[in-house]
Amino acid sequence: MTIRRHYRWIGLVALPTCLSACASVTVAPPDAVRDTSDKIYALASPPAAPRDEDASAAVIDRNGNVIGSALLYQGSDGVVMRLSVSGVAPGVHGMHFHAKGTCEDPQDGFKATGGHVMPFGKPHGYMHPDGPHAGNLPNLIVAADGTTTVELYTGLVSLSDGPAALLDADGSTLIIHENEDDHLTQPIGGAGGRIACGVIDAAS
Ligand SMILES: [Cu+2]
Repeated sequence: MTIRRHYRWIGLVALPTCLSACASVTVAPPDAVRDTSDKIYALASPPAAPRDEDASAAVIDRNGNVIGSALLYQGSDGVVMRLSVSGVAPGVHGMHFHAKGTCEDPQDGFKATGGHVMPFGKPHGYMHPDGPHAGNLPNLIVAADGTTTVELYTGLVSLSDGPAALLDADGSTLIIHENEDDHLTQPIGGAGGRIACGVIDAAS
């Protein structure tokens, strides 16, 4: 990790220096997102939230234990989500919004959450030529110590407005999957079983 970090700095310094003098510039490979052998992002503590959340989700594992939380904010044309979890297997995990607002069956793999939020019937996956569907999210990358904190944005859903509202009549859930989502394979990008679940609740 330290070596890679050095290469990255060397690349940043070398690039402007070499633009006029070098025939070619070698930069570090974009391998950081695949490298879970060390902690990628070190946070002393999660940064303060931008404002009071509009919705939230307590995330539980397959034993029903709370392992983290998500805070959701309605933006001007989409939803910002800040998520922190711990106790998750290091690596890359698919993550989606699922169509039913219940995590009642952790021992049964959260099947009660149904399929993905997809009111327009589009295929799964950011890479699919006819996709994505509304419930698609980026993969969650978990560090070697089993923790991660991310903030992401999706313009594919809203909290309360329109057909892709997460807080619709039957609610929605945030699901973390066992494996990486390849953003292409149907129906869930090959992401495997459901390992964590959070019901999205409107802020009171
Ligand atoms: Cu899913």
